[in-house]
Amino acid sequence: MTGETIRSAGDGNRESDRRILEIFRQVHDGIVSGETLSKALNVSRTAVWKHIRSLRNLGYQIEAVPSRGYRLVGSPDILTPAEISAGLRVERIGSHLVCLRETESTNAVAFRLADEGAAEGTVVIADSQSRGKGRLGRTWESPNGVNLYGSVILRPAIPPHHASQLTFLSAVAVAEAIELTTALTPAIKWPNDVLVNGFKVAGTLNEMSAETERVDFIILGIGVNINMRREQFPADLRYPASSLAIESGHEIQRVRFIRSFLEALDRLYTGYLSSGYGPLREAWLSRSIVMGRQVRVAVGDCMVRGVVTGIDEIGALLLRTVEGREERILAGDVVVED
Ligand code: BT5
Repeated sequence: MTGETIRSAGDGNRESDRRILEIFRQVHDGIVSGETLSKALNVSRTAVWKHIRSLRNLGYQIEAVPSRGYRLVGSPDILTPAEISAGLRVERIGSHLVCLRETESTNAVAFRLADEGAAEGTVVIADSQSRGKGRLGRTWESPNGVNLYGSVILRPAIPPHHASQLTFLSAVAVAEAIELTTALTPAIKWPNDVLVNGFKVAGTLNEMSAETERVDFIILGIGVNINMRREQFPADLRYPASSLAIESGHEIQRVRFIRSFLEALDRLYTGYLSSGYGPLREAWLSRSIVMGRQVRVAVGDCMVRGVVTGIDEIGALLLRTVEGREERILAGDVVVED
């Protein structure tokens, strides 16, 4: 892949590094002898030592325990398939993980992989994006090493006009992950911004490839400001923005957040496939900050004002205007006025 660096040799993605980390995580008292590792990997003790050294260079804290072996005492917050998949409990989402150091846009990579036949549940994650995409041709700020930039490939057997229902998956999954990993209370603004204390901390961008009758694949693109610092936000953002670290007052382990997010997404998507849109819609509504509120929505060049009365079966926003007209909004930017 041009312009992209896939985590590979020496990056913790290498099969033997992954195996060593797996073995460390399986043992009870955390100590693994050099001999166990050399047998499991079928390599010499010297080769084991080299692997331990390369893992240390990546930031893993591995102690040598005299006459017993090695103990893993700390892992770095690096985004590798080995780190993210350790202990990940999922059925579909994250079955295949692609971690990139840098790319233009994870959505673009995922779209290309899906076009080439990548399986449902494939997740593309990057440490930074050079041309992160927002909605309607906007840009998503994607500084290195602090946030989540991810794209998930889904292949649901649904007609294209139901695809907008899946817009809600990512925002609800981000909100659940925030609830599980921080003491913060997230709120969702239609369609899919996640806010904390009124500041936007996450945005999502879905893209689809479909034929007339059926969806070929959907890409869920998710950007979450996890540890982004105040000085990393440009002054001219569209909405007041922040990060989970700024709002909570401390750094958050990205790997832990991402695992939590993938598990939430997996639960919600499995629920959608078995029980339909209803439970997902309820989960969205319970965190929505727009229900019953007076809002204005920019739809192209027009401005529509009204009170939000609900969302319909495909996720469109329902408004009652001051003149008493019912409006149904499929896409637009919402501003809460009251
Ligand atoms: C969104 O667009 O909120 C969708 C963002 C989706 C980003 C993810 S990252 C992984 C995947 N790969 C991609 O290439 N994209 C997805 P929208 O509602 O249009 O908001 C974009 C606007 O928010 C911009 O015009 C800025 O004003 C502002 N903005 C840009 N970067 C931001 C950030 N990191 N945090 C908060 N606001 C930001």
